[in-house]
Amino acid sequence: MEYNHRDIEKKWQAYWAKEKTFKAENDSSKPKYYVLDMFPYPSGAGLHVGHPLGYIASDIVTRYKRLKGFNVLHPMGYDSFGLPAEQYAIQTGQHPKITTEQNIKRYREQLDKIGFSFDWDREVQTSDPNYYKWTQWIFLQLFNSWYNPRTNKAEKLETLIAVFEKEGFKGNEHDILTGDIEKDLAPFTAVEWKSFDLKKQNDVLMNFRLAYLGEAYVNWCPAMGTVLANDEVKDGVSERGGHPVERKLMKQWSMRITAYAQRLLDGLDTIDWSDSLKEAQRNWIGRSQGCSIKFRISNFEGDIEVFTTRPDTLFGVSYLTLAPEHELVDKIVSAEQKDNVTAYVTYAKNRSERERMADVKKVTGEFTGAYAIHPFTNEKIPVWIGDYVLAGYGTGAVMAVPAHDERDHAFARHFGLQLKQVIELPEGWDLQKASYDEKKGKVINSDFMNGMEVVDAIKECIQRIENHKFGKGQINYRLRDAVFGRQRYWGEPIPIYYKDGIPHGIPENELPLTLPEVDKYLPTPDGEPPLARANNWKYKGQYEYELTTMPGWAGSSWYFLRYMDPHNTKAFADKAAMDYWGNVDLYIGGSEHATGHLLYVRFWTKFLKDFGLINVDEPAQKLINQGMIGGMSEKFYLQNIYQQDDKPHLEIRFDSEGKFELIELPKSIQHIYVSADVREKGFVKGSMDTLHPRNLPIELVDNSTLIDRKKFVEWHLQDSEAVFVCLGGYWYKDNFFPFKNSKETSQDFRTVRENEKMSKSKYNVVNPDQLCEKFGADSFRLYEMFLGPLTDSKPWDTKGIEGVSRFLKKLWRLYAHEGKLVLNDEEPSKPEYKALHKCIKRVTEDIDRYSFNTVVSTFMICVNELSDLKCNKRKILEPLAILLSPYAPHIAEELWSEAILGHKHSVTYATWPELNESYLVEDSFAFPISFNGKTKFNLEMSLTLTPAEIEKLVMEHADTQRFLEGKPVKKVIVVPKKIVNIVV
Ligand code: ANZ
Repeated sequence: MEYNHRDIEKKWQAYWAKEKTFKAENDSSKPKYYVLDMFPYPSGAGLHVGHPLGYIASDIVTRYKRLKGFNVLHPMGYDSFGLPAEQYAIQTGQHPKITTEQNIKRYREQLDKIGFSFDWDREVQTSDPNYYKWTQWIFLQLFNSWYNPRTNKAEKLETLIAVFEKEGFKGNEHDILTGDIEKDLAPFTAVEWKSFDLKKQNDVLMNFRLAYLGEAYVNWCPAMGTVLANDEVKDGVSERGGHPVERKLMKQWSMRITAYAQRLLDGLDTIDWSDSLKEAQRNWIGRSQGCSIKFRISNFEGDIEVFTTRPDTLFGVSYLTLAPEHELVDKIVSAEQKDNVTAYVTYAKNRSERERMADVKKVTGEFTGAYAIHPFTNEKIPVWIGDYVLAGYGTGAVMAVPAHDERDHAFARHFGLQLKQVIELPEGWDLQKASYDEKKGKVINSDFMNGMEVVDAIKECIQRIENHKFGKGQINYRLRDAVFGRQRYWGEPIPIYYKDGIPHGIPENELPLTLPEVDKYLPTPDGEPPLARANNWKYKGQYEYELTTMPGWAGSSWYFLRYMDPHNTKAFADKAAMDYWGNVDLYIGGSEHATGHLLYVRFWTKFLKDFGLINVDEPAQKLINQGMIGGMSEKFYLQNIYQQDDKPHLEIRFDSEGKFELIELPKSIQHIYVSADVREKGFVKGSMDTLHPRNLPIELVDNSTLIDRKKFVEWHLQDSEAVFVCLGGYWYKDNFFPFKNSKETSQDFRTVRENEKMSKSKYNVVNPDQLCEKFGADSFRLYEMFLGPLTDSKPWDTKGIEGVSRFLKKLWRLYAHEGKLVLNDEEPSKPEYKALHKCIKRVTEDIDRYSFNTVVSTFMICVNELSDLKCNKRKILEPLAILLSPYAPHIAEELWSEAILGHKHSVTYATWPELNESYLVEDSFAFPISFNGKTKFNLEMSLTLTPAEIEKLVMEHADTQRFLEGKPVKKVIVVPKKIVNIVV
């Protein structure tokens, strides 16, 4: 009956698996609770201690809720399509499926060792055809739908066709438009619609579909023959290979998430997510209210339409700026300016949108030679192009007001353009130095707006503009439609084939469209995606399939629903099951998904809701972002070898007087490793610029000292020869050569620690398996929580885990000691009850507010108190085992089991202990006893005493007499439950 974590943990993990202890039922009289973790991408590196942080927290909540009587759904699965497996396949030729399977196996082993209470019968893998069949099915629903602004939801295309058959399409004023894409569509009548052939009708419908094939700017890498994601491009070249990347307008499958912009914003008010996360989504969606204004072009048939949030500054416009890609550029450019403009457009085209937005300091642009006419003053206004104006936002054109807009100001100053002030400036403001951008003040120099406050002027101006039909009030969103097709192999095939140039969805009953086999996982020599390599891969043997695959975010946009009914072959999940589970009650995952996954999953949820396929409008009611765990790196220094007479030398300085020693090293030396304390003392010549910090594997270091030089050399460069410079001398092979003039004697090679991101490349990864093996999963779980608040980022330091492990041993001794049970059935004393109920209260409150770290200290305090009280009583220790079970489930099971507390069933479904406040009522208080306001000692007295009785007890106390030193007492003030003050 010793506490042996290895046996206990193995035993209970096997028990849970065999008994299916954590199986959730799809209908139950119990209330439901759904706890979800963001499922991992199974990478080759396996889990490090940062990964389980969120999983442990969610597992604690899961186990706690079960004990509170909930039917809890707590599933796990794998986001198993993705780039690393594909990259590995490209390098080795191994099918990504095999790599993925291996990695999943390893993840599963690691997860199992930590004792999570997942219902593994519900596991999903996004790369499993049984799963992606339904990802494809959802894609087809999106493909066959449009967003109807009149009903404010998605509908089947049939209702759009009905609109066309009745009303035709009235062009860019029609109230069925939702985004930018349909705007360019030419108007047609109902009669014309009916006369269109199939192809033409389909082209029109494509402008409205929620999953559509449209033109989008992409990062095209001609050398690699592929489109790259934004984060695969660094400084205009591909991250891998460094090939030039250009922005290219290409046909791409995209998702019309922009149709849901307003609902995605509104929904944020209904969910309990952190403010910072909501703010990130709001900024990403970027709603801005303003108006469009049309400027006639001088000597040209047509208008330039700008979007502005500041129509109040309309009289301050001194030029217009078009995005270099703007379609009018070619048409309006003057003959003299043509060459300059063309050169500029080429330059701008190859800068990514991100670069253009980030690079605010560099001002570039070109005059088009054309002029526009101010709608109210009829003044001639020069038209420029500049890459600070983005083609994809608003109308791709701005009216520039350099006096009141920072970027226009920079542009105007650079090119010597006019500044026109139209808002009153604060005292002492110098417009030459900076624009005044604030949206407040009185409008001046502006005809009908003179004297108005900015906000009122905005309203008034929009009114006038609309009356004159110069433009209209408008809301813009910065959110862009999401590119959905990728030129990659390892993803879901997009279930589309082409017949007579028209894309068709694969019939639903023929899904899944599985990934074909290919000879290589690379694009074809003529730049087609890898799927083009598949032999005879055609629908019905004759129609070309779509060759791009879905992006990483497709499968994760609905997985929370599949967990509710993962084996369904007739639907993505059974409606009744989804109605029962509703949405996720608690979702835990990293904040890096703020504007990716977490927007897409909200978008798909709203879409499915529009068709009544599900009943919830938001995927997760509560969401917590766990902080990142940093790794403690260990660093040493690498010294450039100093050559003298063609021989490697080491020059050592010993003190400020400049004494030095020049040591000739063996010729075979390839590296000089310098100990951190040597660098600190500035011993090595040129230490600042020739000493390079390098990480070394943390396993080779103990207490900031290198433990094995040989292993270090093997790791750093096999077979290379090196010297290790320490304070007292240097090591070469197994010999130590002391410095002759050094006062120091240390032979240790020291390292410095630094907190960095935990990553394989920094050699600072701590693996949970070894810790679980050495200290046990229970210690590991407690310790991860003990590190600090869940949402904080914090460094990992393995040292502290020993303290937690000692705590568990101490806990065990309350139940069994020296191999014998010490539990007894005596009635507990008041202090024992108090210790327990204090613990119940704090643990319950803290788990309810997701404060997991404080719970661990509460347990420690409780166990200390009970140990001091020598409490071995069942009535205290039985509830304690339950309280502890969400955190340390293995030891709790063992204590709960037949051998100790005597239960036949798992502690999982025990009942959470109820708090009895009466045990917490304080019946005494330690009064501070003070003399003339200075506290001298404390005196514990019953709270039932009257002030007179208290005074009597205090005055009789020996310490009081001692402090009085015989002086007469003037007055005694008793403040009940606070203080006693004696005035002398
Ligand atoms: C005139 C003006 C005067 C503006 C002023 C601002 C201040 P948000 O809030 O981000 O929507 N703008 C419009 N379209 C743009 C584009 N495609 N690329 C870059 N800038 C663009 O900002 C809207 C403002 O950003 C618009 O209002 C426009 O400049 C600029 F004192 O118009 B403003």
